[in-house]
Amino acid sequence: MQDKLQALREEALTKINEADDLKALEAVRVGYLGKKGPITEVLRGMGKLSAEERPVVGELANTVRAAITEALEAKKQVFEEEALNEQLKAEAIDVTLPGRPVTLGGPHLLTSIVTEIEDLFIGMGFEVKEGPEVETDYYNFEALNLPKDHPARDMQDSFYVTEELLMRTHTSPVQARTMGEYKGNKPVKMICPGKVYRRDTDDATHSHQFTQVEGLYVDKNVRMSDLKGVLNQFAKQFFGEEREIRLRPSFFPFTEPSVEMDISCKVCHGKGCSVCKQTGWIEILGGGMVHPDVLKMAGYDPEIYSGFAFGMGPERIAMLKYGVDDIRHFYTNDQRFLAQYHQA
Ligand code: 2NM
Repeated sequence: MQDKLQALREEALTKINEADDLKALEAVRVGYLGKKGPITEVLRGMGKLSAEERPVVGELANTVRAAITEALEAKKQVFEEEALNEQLKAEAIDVTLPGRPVTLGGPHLLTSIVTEIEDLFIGMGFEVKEGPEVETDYYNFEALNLPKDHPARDMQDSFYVTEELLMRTHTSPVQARTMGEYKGNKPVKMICPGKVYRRDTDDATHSHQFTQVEGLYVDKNVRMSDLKGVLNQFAKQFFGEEREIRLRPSFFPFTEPSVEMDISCKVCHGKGCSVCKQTGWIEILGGGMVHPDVLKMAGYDPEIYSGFAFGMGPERIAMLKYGVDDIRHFYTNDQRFLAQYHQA
């Protein structure tokens, strides 16, 4: 009996040693320690043994069972450790891999340009004001010296909403409204940026919707030289100190006299090239002294008050500054275009 138990132990330990997965190990456990296993059988047959033999065999059987159990546990731990190591290896993360690049958005070029223009005029004491894009015929035309039968109303064909309402064709109605609010008894020094609408066919230089920044300064003793000084300051700060300006006579219904302002061409320094069409100068804005009738309609006495006004198109200005060749780039939102103008 004792020999048999010793032999069972050797056999079981060998099989445990040879087992190469958890399943095989479990088969050994059931085979030797299970209810129908040989050790259980020995213990069950103890009753037939003599009183001297019984404790010896009992103890040995327990020792053998303990040895097999211990060997099973040890081997099981080996398998579990192996499985864990394999899982860790499979799920390993290379923390030294570089991260995915983060793409940051930024202000639209047009937004940056308008902000830059605003900041320059704020620096010269101008206030920024906005107004409605759907405007009355009165503020868009009438109050700006463009009566119903005025030929200049054809010059800028408009989008009408009703007989009396239209999409504003310029931002000057905001200035007409402001002068009206002040009722002719305090100075106005403002710029108004915003969207404007005209019935144009879209192409590289025209858009049915574009942006304007218009300026107005009304006070006692405002003169043409003030306009020239302010615009010269703007041109030099925006385009560069080396730029010269020149004013040419022009015509607008709401200003008299009216001017157009050119800046010297930075490509050819005035010698003439394709950018300035061989003139050495590039047109960037229009302006003039506010027409006495415009002042009068807003409640200002033109004998006491005078003013200058001007208007520019930020798209055109951005196109000149950055060499953008098609106005439609501002509205089609192609990231390949826009991303070039994001500041870090
Ligand atoms: C321009 C050219 C000339 C202008 C006039 C006014 C107002 F409301 F004060 F009469 N605002 N802007 C003006 C004058 C705009 O844009 C080329």
